[in-house]
Amino acid sequence: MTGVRIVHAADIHLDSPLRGLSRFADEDLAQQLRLASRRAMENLVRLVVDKGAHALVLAGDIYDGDWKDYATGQFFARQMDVLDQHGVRVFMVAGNHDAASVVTRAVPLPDNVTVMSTDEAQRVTVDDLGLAVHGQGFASKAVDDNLVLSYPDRVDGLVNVGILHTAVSGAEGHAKYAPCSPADLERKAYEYFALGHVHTRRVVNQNHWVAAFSGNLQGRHVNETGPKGALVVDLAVEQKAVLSFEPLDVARWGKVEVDATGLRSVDDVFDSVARRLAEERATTGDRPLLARVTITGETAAAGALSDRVRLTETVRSLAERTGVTVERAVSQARAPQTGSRVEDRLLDAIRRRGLELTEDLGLVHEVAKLPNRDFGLELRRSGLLDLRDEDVLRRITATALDDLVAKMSFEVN
Ligand SMILES: [Mn+2]
Repeated sequence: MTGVRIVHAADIHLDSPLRGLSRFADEDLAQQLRLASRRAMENLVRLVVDKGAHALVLAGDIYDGDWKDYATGQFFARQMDVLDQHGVRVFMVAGNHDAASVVTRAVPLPDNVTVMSTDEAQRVTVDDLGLAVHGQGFASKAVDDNLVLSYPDRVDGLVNVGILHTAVSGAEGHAKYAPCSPADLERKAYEYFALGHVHTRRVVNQNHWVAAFSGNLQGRHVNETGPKGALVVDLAVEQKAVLSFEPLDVARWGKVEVDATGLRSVDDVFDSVARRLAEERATTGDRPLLARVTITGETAAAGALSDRVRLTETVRSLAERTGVTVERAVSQARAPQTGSRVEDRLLDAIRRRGLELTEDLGLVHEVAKLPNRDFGLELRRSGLLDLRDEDVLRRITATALDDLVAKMSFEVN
C-alpha cells in the first residue's frame, strides 16, 4: 500500500433543522430543507465511494443531541451499511453534541464502523491499509481537558490519523471544548489530524503534519455561509497530506449586501436588490440560496425602506422569482443629510434618551407588561419572543428606536 485516501467530515448534526426560515416559496422546498442534513450525509457517502476512499473519518457532532426517535440513528446506520458494502472503514468520535452521556439510544452499526472510546485515547491499526487511527470521543458535554496530550505516539511506518473534537486555541466563541493548541497537535507528528467542532473550514497546521477542520456538511443558519462539505485527504507515510475540498451541501446560505448609494427611488433600490439576488443565485448552482438581504448606503429612498413590512414583503416576492429564500431583509440605508424635517438636535436628544432606556430596563418592563399579560404566553409558546427576557426587550427597544429615528429623519413619501 503506497498511499491512503480518507474523507474527513464533521459536525453533521443529523436531523437538526435549518434556523431562521419562517416562510418558504413552496412546500417542496420546505420539505427539501427539512431533510437537508440527511441529503448532505448521502452526498458524503456518495463522495467517499466515488473517490475510492479507504476510510471515512467523522470528527464528532454527527448527531445534534439525543435522538427524538430511532429514525435518526437508523438513517445513519443505513448510510454506514452502504460504505460497508463498498469495503470502506469508518472511524468516528463523539463530540459535545453527541457525547456518550447525551445520546441515550443506540442502534447496531455494521462492523466497518469503529466508534473511538470516550474513556481514554485509543489507537486502532488497520494493517492492510497501513493505517493507524488515534482518537478519543467526548464522554460528557463539557470536556475541559486537553485530550490530545494523552493521544498515543505515532506508529512509524504507518500513516497516522488523529481524530479530535476540539476548540483549538484561537477559535473564538468555542472555548472549553477539549482545548488544545496547534503546537500540541503538531507534536504528535501524525500525518493528519482530522478536527471537528468549529463549523468553518480551516487548516490549522500546514507545515508538515497537517491538521484541519473540515467545517460542517450543511450550513444551518445565516452565520454559516458559503460552500460546506468534506475534505478528501491523500496520505502517505511521513509525507505532507494533500487536501481537497468537496462541497456537499444541498442548500446554501449567503449574506447579500445591496449598496443603494445614490439611488433616488425605492423602485431603483428594489431593481438593484433583484439584480444582486440573481447574481448570488448564479453562484450556488442547483442549490437553493437562503439569504439575508441588507441594504446599505446613502439614498433618498431610506425613509421608504424603513417600513419593515413593506421591505420584507417586497424583497421576499422579488426573491421568490429568482429562486432565493429570504431569511431576513434589513435596511441600514441612510438618508442624505439635507432635507431633514426634524432638527438634528431634537433627533440626537431622542436617540440619547432611547439609548438610556435600553440601558435602564425598568420602564421598558412597564411598557411590556400590557402586551405580556395579553398575549405574552402565546408568543412564548410559539417560540417567537419571550417578553420577560431582558435581551429580547433590549433588542425590541433598540429596533423601535432605530425605526423612530429613521421615520423622523426622512421626508414622508
Ligand atoms: Mn461541537
